Amino acid sequence: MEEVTVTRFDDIAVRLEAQAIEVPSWAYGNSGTRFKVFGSAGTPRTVEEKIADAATVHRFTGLSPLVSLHIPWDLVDDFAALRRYAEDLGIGLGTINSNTFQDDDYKLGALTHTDRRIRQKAIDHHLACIDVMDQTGSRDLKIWLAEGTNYPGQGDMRGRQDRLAESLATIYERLGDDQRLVLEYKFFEPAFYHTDVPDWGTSYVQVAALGDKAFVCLDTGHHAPGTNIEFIVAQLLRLGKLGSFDFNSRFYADDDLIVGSADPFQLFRIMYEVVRGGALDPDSDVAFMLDQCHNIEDKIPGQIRSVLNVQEMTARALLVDTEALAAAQESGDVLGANAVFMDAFYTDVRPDLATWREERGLPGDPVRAYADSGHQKQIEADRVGGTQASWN
Ligand code: PSV
Ligand code: MN
Repeated sequence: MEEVTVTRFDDIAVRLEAQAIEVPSWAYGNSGTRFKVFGSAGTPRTVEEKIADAATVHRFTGLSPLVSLHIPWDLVDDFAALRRYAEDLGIGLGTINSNTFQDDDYKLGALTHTDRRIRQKAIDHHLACIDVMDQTGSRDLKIWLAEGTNYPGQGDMRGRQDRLAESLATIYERLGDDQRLVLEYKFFEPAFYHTDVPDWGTSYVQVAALGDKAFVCLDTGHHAPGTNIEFIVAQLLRLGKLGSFDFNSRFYADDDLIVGSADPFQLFRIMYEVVRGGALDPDSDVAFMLDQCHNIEDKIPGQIRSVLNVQEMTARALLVDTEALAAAQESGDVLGANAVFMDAFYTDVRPDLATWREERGLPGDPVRAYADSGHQKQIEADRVGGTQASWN
């Protein structure tokens, strides 16, 4: 009888060793919708407190060694000192996010604006972000542009692409040898008729024209409902142009909910293509980031839940029996191939992951350990007064 080989947790555990999920500083501040931003006890008042919260997530999970900053929300006088502060807490400073969406000058565009002065102002902001990166040691500059138009005829869509290309080229020029630019796309919002970087194809075209240090950033919440996101992952990895993920989940639009909460199967399918495309290999340069808001739930446990969701779906994706899958695919066994795939998805890895964590000196159940630690009550008692951090 032919021996059946089954991929087991022990066989894949080593692949989880180096997994790192970058957390966003803004997840620890207050956020909301255009209707209301709710305050919550214990919310950081300063960049340092946001970094401390990110370090707490890493302490409980071992999964988030970097925190990503947003400029100007996280502007400080001395970024070298901020870097030392973070490192003392056991965490590094990661991706720097630019912001050209909160200034009146940018109402009709920033890097695409028809007015040279406003374009230059937006370019200068990005150059200042690169100055920050020089001090924080960050590798990636992440650019998300809120640019587009609301009404047909309002703008010259073609001219805006040309100006975007020119502005990006000026920013790209300033990158150091070890620095990269990642261009994020989003199909709509805040512009409702056309968006200047609406899809992966436009981002790809723009970054391909820049050179080897420019990549696409894929935010999972930035697609039309029903989009096959894992196909985009596969394609960008195939092209060597997937720079980073912004993980979150959505039911309707850009909901920024906890990754893996709305559609765990979609996260599994994405992580399968990540593994398939080599993005989990030790030499991979793909950055795995969260881009989330915790509008009503506590923020630190929300982030702990998020990184654990990514880890769980990564483990399940690694459990796909690739040999059996390839055999079924090649022999045209439609249902057999699907069954191999689904077997891995339906495998509950939580008990094995709990043991795996305990073997590494981490709590088996980080969510419960955080709840039992009293840390939330402590920050709620300590952080009284001041202005809670938000989108400012
Ligand atoms: C835009 O919706 C976005 O996803 C971009 O990544 C921003 O950097 C982030 O949200 C926070 O504004
Ligand atoms: Mn994003």
